[in-house]
Amino acid sequence: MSRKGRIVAGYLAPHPPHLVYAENPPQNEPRAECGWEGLRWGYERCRESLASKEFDVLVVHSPHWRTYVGHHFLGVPRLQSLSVDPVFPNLFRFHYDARVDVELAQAIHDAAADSGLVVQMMRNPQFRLDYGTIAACHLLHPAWDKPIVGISSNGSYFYYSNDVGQAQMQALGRATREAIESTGRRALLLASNSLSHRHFTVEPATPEDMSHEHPYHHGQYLWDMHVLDLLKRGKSREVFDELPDFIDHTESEAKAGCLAWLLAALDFPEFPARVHAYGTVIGTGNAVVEWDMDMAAVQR
Ligand code: 2X7
Ligand code: FE2
Repeated sequence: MSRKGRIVAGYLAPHPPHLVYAENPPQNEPRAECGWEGLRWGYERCRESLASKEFDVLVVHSPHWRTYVGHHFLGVPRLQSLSVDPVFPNLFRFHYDARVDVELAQAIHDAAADSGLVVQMMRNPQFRLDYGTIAACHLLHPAWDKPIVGISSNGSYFYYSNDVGQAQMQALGRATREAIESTGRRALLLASNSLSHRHFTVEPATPEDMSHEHPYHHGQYLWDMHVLDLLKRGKSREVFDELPDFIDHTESEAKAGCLAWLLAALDFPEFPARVHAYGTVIGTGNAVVEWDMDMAAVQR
C-alpha cells in the first residue's frame, strides 16, 4: 500500500555564509574563531528538535540560484564540487557532496506545470550548487545523509512586480505540497532567505569581530520584529499579504520568493511558529523559525 506523504516541518533557514564559516565544518576551507552565536545556537535548537523526527528529504528554495525564465529544479542524482561565495570567497569555500531526490523534483515540476507555471528540470551534471542552498541545508542538517530537492528563485518579483511574484510562489507552494503528498515523501521545507536586507559595505578586518555587528537601521529592525510577532501568533496569512510592503520597505530578501513559497506550501499555518533565533549578519536581519506540522494536527 502506498504511503501518503506529508510535510514534517517547515523552516525559515537563512543562509549567510558567515554562519557556516563560524561553525568551522571540515567541508569549508576558511577557519573562524567564533561569531554570530545567537543564530548558530538557534540552528542547534532546530537540530535538537529534528533529532526526534523522521524525514526523507530536504526541499530548499534559494535566492542565490536565480533563474530568469521559469522555476527550475535540480534534476541530476548527485552533485559534488566546490562552491565559492562570489562576494565572500574569504568565508565560504565549501566542498559539497549532495544527493538529489530527482523523482520528487520531477513530481513538483509536473505539478507546477499543471498549474500553469513555466518550469524546467536542470540536467547539467557539472552544475555548481549555490551557497544559499548549501548553507541552509548544512546549518539545519549538517550530516548530509538525506537527499535534497533544490528549487531556483525565479525573478518574477523583480521583472514584473511583487504581486506577480506572490501569485507564482503561491502556485509553486501548492504544487510542492501536492507532489510531496502524491510521492509519499516525508519532507522538510527550507526557505533560505534573510528578512530585512540592507547591509554594510565595509567588512571589518576580522569578519567575526562581533563589536561591529548590529541592525543596519532601526526601522528595518522594527519591520523584522513585526513579521516575527505575526508568525509567533499564527498569523502567517497576514505575513504573506504584507510581504510586498515588507519587501519594499526593507529591501527584504523575501523578494526571492522563498518565504512566500514556504507559507503557501504549509497552507498558511494558523498555529504559532517557533522563533529559535534572531540576529544580524553584516546588518541584515535573519531569523531561524520552525513550523512543526504535528502542531497543525494538534490544533485541528
Ligand atoms: O547572502 C547573504 C545574505 N543573505 C545575508 C547576509 C550576508 C551575506 O550573504
Ligand atoms: Fe543571501
